[in-house]
Amino acid sequence: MNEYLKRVIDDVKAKHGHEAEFIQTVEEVFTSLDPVIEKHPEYEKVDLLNRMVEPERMFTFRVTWMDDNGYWHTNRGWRCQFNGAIGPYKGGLRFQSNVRTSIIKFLGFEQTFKNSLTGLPIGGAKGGSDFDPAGKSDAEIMRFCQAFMTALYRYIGPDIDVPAGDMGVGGREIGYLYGQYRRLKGKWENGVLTGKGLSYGGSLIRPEATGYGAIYYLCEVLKHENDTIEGKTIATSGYGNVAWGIMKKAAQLGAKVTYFSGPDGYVHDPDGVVTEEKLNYILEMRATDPMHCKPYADKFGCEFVPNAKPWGVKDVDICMPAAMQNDVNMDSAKKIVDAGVKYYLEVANMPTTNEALNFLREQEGVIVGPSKAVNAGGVGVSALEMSQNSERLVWTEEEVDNYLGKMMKNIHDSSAKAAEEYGLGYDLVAGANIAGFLKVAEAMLEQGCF
Ligand code: 2IT
Repeated sequence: MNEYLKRVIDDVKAKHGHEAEFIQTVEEVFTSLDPVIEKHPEYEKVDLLNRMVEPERMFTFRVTWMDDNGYWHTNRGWRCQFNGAIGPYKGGLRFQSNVRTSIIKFLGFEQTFKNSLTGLPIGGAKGGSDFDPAGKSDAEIMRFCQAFMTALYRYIGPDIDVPAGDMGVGGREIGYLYGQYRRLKGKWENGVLTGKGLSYGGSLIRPEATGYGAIYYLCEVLKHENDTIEGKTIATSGYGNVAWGIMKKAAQLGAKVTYFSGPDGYVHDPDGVVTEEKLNYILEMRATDPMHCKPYADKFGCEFVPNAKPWGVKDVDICMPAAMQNDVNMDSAKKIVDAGVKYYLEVANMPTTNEALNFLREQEGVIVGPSKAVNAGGVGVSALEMSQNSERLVWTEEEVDNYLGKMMKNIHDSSAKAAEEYGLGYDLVAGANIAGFLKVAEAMLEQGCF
């Protein structure tokens, strides 16, 4: 490995030893850059890599809120404005009890390269809180969101930093966050957040965009392999917005999701989640119970396997983990390979451990699509939402969906081309890292050192 690159990775490990997820993502991205750094000795002179692993700005804040019984609670809030070289900071907010500095930093780092890949002018950011939304009343969620925004509003704006949703933050939370922002600013600035409701400036297709985009990306991979999506079967994990978008677009294009999971286990529906009734039920189940997917199996009379993940099932063509980080470890990866799965597309952020990812990439006949490319349609449509807000107009569903399809093709093609240019063949993981990196690197260099 290039010496400068190796030194930076070692430094990051030494300096950030307690931030496991952050180290994991830096290692994954930077290892791909080896041939690029080798070819560009000028990067070392300006210490570009060390600049890239240090967020431009990151802060924590106190969020206090009152529960329905009148008791006060204190949570931690974060915002990491990782890299603003190519546009205003952009990235989601995650509300989950396991949120900590390492999680926010790994997500912000990934977001920087992902946003670059979309081809749109957005920098990388992430934020969130260790607040656990499970079991909270609507009024508690509202008070928490208002308290969170009260702490954050001074540091964001349509041309500064534009948060959105991530796990635990959906349309409802974005609504409460925006309401508080507007109250505090006394101004109509709805471009400050994306993932808004349609009544106050949200974009059509934003809730579906990540899942739809993942399927469009899959279609490009299949095209490359002289294959088609017709009749393909898919195993995914989760049943939130993202998995739902995958199910819906797969059904539209003649494929079917036959496995999905929740924290309680996985469901096997051999007919696929393809009918309107089933797709609507997924939404309903998610809204009423984010912890259990068994009710689907009960309602539609299919198999439910408790406390297990659908990795390694024998009767699918494609695996698309869409639930959380490090969902697929070495053990699951081996089972996936043994089952003869040809396409492994990451959809959640960093759903595969580095060891498992490298193992899958090494397999002859397995094609791996990396999350920062496969799930980029979500933030890509967020950028379209920002654009609609600043122009005070509304795009049709068809316009957004067409743009999304083209964007995903472009992400696939530019990743494939970047890998090819560096002699790596059809390596979509390295290609996405290289293509995402080069644009940010160029912008940083052209703007001088700071
Ligand atoms: O991980 C992601 O790309 C997101 N959570 C969406 C971010 C956004 O700004 O739409």
